Amino acid sequence: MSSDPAPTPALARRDVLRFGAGAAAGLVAARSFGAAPASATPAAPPAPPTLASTGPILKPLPPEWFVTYGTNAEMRWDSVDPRRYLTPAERLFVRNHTSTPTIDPATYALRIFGDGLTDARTPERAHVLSYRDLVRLPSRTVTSLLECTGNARSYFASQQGTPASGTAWQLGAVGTVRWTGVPLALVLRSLGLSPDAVDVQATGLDPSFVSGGVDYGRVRRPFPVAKALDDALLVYAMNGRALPPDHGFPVRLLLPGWVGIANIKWLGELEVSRSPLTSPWNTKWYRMTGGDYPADAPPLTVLPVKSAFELARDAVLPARRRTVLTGRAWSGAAPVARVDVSTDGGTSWERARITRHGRGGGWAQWAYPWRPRTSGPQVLLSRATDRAGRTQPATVPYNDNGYLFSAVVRHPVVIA
Ligand SMILES: Nc1nc2c(c(=O)[nH]1)N[C@H]1C(S)=C(S)[C@@H](COP(=O)(O)O)O[C@H]1N2
Ligand SMILES: [Mo]
Repeated sequence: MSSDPAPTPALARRDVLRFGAGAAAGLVAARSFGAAPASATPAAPPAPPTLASTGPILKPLPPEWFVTYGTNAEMRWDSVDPRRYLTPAERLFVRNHTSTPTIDPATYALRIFGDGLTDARTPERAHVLSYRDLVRLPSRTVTSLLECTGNARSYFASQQGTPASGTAWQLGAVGTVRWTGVPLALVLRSLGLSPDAVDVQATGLDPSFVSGGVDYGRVRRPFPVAKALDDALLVYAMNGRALPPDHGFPVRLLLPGWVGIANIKWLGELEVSRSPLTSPWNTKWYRMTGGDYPADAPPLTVLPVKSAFELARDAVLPARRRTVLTGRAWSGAAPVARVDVSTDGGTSWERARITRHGRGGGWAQWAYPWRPRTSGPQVLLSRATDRAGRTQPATVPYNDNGYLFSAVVRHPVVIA
């Protein structure tokens, strides 16, 4: 990267100063935050129960915390601590198309180019932002969901009898994280954004994705300039510490509330364009195809409303004793308004208590005390409704890649 021809520093000091006094105060905060992001660790994380893995994911994946599928790993809901609101970095699911790259922050470069900049730039003449440049810019911290578009895909098979292709996630490819980064709007405006710009394409630095003998190139996906200017962040920290390698170190994109694939990890390039951009990740994948969907269904954006119990499937619960069932509910569109629970397979429903409302774009926590009267197998269900008026349906229409399974999930337990 450092050997690329004639890089131009993207944001000169005068650009930073143009952001004004408020931003300058933010700049100081960002600087002290960014001074030593990897080592400024207030407390060591709890020691993971098993040794580090040597696969496509670098962090330890103890089986008590994760279910692994090749290059991907999902969080076990029964390992979630109901007292903690945020998903700790070491517990967050990982979805890798290939494998986690090791990137040196000293040579890291984010290249920004395209004809959507007022001073149109070819990739060869890209603006270049270093890691140091980024962490010195004014930052914002937001709480937001991260959820894989295919989360809960396995239920297309087990609940609807129509298996969909892709990783057979249960409900654990989701988390809520406090992200810190630089607003993309600030960077684009300071570089000069053409009023005719329509799309931005984000490209990762991980290896090219090869599937079925076809090389699709680096993982990349376009999104509208409107989202870039609204709340997109160039993220370099999660939960107050540097991004872990598996989650995009040193810098990833965050498009709050949008499907997982929109949040490109190991961000290497941003192309800003006056004409619509495409990639296989918005034309071939991450759109609804098959089933009753039209051939021209749009690329997926906002996450649906969903919920989960913090409980193992087939968990054993005591008969005639009070158990407090807990869980979480989330939506990419709006805060969660209510959660209803059924403890009899969906015959009757009662309202759960929201014990913690979502912070920003994060999930809500809920609780439902239950005293099972009879022993034997039983099916629990939870059904969330968000403030945008969306409620989890009983079933969802099939699509070939099993995206956005937002129907109510049946959770079997045994009363003993
Ligand atoms: N560069 C790159 N970005 C990526 C991916 C990837 O494989 N490469 N996977 C995407 C998908 S499909 C998801 S769901 C999220 C997962 O983020 P996480 O691994 O930090 O949980 O990252 C997205 N960004
Ligand atoms: Mo994903």
